[in-house]
Amino acid sequence: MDYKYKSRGVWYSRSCVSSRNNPPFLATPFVLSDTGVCMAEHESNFNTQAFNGKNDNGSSDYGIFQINSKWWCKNNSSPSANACNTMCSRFLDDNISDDITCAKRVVKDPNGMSAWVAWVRHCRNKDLSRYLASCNL
Ligand SMILES: [Ca+2]
Repeated sequence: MDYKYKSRGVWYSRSCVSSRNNPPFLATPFVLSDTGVCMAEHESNFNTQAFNGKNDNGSSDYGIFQINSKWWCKNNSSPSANACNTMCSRFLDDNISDDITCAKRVVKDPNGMSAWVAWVRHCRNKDLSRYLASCNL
């Protein structure tokens, strides 16, 4: 399976997400899990600049993992618990190390991966072996 992702404004396409030479985020433990890859694909299509400002509760979703402003990060337009203690705008840049740190924090909550609606819809209880099938892990 081929993957597409965006970095520094350019779309990349890779046949395997686990190559050590892949910039900039794919060689990280979180994304290297099949369930993390599936979530990122269905939440943002691997677009690090993905933004959704149309949630019913007035919150917004930011970046490759569509991290929500109500609970996890601070913006200037709606209240936030800011559990990841950072500005939401930092989830829209090309460096996703902080996005991953926050995603790991999200997963620690009782809901786990179910925090991501797209993960529940497209990834939970699905055969995800194709995501890493072509990788030499
Ligand atoms: Ca970031």
